Amino acid sequence: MTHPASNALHAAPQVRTVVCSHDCPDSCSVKVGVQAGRIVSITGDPEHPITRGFLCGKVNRYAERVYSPLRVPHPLRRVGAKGEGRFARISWDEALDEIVARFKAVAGKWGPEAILPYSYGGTIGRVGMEIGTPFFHRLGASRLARTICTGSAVAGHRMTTGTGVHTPLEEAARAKLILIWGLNAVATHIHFMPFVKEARARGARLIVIDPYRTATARQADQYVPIRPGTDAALALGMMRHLIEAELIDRAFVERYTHGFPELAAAAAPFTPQHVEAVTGVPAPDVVALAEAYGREKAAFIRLGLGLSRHDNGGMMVRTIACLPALTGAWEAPGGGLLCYAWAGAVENAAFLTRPWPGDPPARTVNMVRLGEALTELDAPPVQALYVYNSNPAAIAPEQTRVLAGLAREDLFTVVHEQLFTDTTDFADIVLPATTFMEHDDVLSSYGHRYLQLSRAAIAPQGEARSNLDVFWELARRFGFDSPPFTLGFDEIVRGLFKPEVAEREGCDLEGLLAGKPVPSGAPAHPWRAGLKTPSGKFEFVSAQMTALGLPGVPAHVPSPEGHLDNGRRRRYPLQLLTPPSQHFLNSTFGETPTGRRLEGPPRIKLHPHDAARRGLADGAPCRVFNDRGECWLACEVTEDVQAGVAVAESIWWPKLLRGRKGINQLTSAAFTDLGECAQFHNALVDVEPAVPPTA
Ligand SMILES: Nc1nc2c(c(=O)[nH]1)N[C@H]1C(S)=C(S)[C@@H](COP(=O)(O)OP(=O)(O)OC[C@H]3O[C@@H](n4cnc5c(=O)[nH]c(N)nc54)[C@H](O)[C@@H]3O)O[C@H]1N2
Ligand SMILES: Nc1nc2c(c(=O)[nH]1)N[C@H]1C(S)=C(S)[C@@H](COP(=O)(O)OP(=O)(O)OC[C@H]3O[C@@H](n4cnc5c(=O)[nH]c(N)nc54)[C@H](O)[C@@H]3O)O[C@H]1N2
Ligand SMILES: [Mo]
Repeated sequence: MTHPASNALHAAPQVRTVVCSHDCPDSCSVKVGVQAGRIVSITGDPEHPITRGFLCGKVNRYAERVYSPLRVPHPLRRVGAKGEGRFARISWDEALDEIVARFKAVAGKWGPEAILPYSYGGTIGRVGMEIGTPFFHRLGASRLARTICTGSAVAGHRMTTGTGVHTPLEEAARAKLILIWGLNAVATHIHFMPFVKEARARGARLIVIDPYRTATARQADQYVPIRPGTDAALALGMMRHLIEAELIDRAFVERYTHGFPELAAAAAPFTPQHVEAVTGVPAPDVVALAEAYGREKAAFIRLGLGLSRHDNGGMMVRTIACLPALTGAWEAPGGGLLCYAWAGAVENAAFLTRPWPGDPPARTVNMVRLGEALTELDAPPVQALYVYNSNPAAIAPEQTRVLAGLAREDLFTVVHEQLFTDTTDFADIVLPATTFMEHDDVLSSYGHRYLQLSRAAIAPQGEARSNLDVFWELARRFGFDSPPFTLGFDEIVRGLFKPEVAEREGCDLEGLLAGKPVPSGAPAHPWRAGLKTPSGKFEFVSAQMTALGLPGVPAHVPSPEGHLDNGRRRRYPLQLLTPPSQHFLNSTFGETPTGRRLEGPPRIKLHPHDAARRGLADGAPCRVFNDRGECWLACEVTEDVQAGVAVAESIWWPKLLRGRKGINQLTSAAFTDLGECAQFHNALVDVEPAVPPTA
């Protein structure tokens, strides 16, 4: 008889299926080969309708992350100064007891609202992302408004369409014209590209609208460079031409839209010349774009979230979302618009996100304003912070204030993390977290319609525990002994879906629980039954907008930081965009040597004129600065960006940059017009040659 261990070593690898739970619209089904408990291969699931057998580079190399020397191996307690990242090993029991004791002390002295949870999309598994919420609700801690990513896009889109109106991603394969608008799909949504390729093989044209020539723009039949934050003006110019040239679908407009006369009046001033003056898109190109869009009903707009992260981002999204209602593209096979997908009414997120009966009321703190929350908020001040699924020291705007807050000696900070990030450096207690290879979850996607269960492929590394395990264990220690804290993983998953809706919409919940990727079953053509807007129609004019003090009709609203010729613009003449990089995912993968090598040196793209005016050659070290902060990068001189625009693909780990100053030193925590998102692409800066550090 062979020894079981050597048997396992020699056995063929077992193939397990997990779902990538990183914050990405693709939510891929991943085949993992496991031998003797270790990952030996990672490939895309060929059976999954969107993954189609391939993965992004980041996840192909996922073993590098799972077995990274930077993994947090066991619980730790701080022994150095805040920010230093010096710790001593403690046991899980010691760590949890200390958290309970400190939380009780803070709640006793200041009230439970002095405890603030901070989390976002480390995992977008429905369980891992939401499972902390019931715990903090029961505790009476401050609640967190999680609007940093989709706040303005979702709000803007809803103003025009109500909830849940999007064209399934696969439809793009049938389109005759595809507009990728403010999205660098090659970097952030790679599983969309095969559908684009399929459409193009059948003769479709691809147009990309973006302020800089991205990897996606390079693949396009036509690239339309646009001044940042001016897309509403371009869309209005298109609408004006569509109306004037009779390229609209009168019957669709009549039946399914509200406020056409007001829209026509709003679009009238947007002559091609005016649009050129605002957007920088030449007048003939504006007309050509409108012609192309109006003459092809099977036109698919893939609208990115990037442009929603401007001061006027909600309005831009709302405005662009009016286009397919004007031409009736929604009705054409292959036509319509996808901004973010939505699993539909079958999902019951409220199961975890809504307070349960008896939970005390509490104030809400917005995650975009973490710096302010930690340094200024009073009555009560934040005295304890629990971070999971997030790396705020890198990703939150106004980083100077965020770091000042995290450095507070009187703040008790817990960070549940996979790796030693900038945020763990400031923790009093660090808890090791599992990766999606090591825990169970269930995924819906914000890019496609598929739901899928994910079962761990390998055992937790070191002493890592999942979010579910940790929160349920904390709940137990606090004596929370009623639902949901008494439910196991399978029961929670069942609670997250509505069987009656699944039945009605034909969503195969049993298949989902058996591990199959299943489409959510959200109804097609929801406008035919009436939309969830006040008028039940696509709203060209919106009373909800006016109620918020915003224009009721689509409008170009210039941003005070960006478009207006004010004092700030004169001092800081470059508009900085900080969009995602290909080899990192927000700050995640910032630790992997391969990701860093492929990304190259941390840098800022400048147009040759802007670089020359500042005496900067390609590769020269430079200091990027504004009133909020500064960040040292290398200058990349390239015509891929327009003059007056600077692009720093992000997010590098601050601790790898000079002075631990990351790109979010420069970004503002001011909210967008709708939905309280952050203005990650709406920061004015200047750049100068770097002076070497003195010390
Ligand atoms: N590799 C990689 N993939 C990712 C991420 C990552 O960091 N790296 N992030 C993930 C996350 S959290 C999200 S939310 C998603 C989506 O992540 P997003 O941040 O929404 O990224 P994109 O959708 O690609 O949109 C960014 C694009 O919008 C453009 N843009 C900025 N301002 C404007 C403007 O005013 N007008 C126009 N037309 N374009 C503008 C930028 O130049 C850029 O090309 O991607 C996910 N996928
Ligand atoms: N300048 C600039 N800033 C931005 C953006 C930008 O475009 N430009 N994009 C913004 C956007 S769209 C977003 S969504 C936010 C993203 O902000 P975050 O959600 O904070 O994203 P990440 O930087 O990826 O950090 C997630 C962390 O969660 C950890 N993690 C992963 N899985 C788990 C788990 O199961 N349990 C626990 N406990 N931890 C886990 C990872 O190791 C990682 O360190 O950043 C925003 N910040
Ligand atoms: Mo995001």
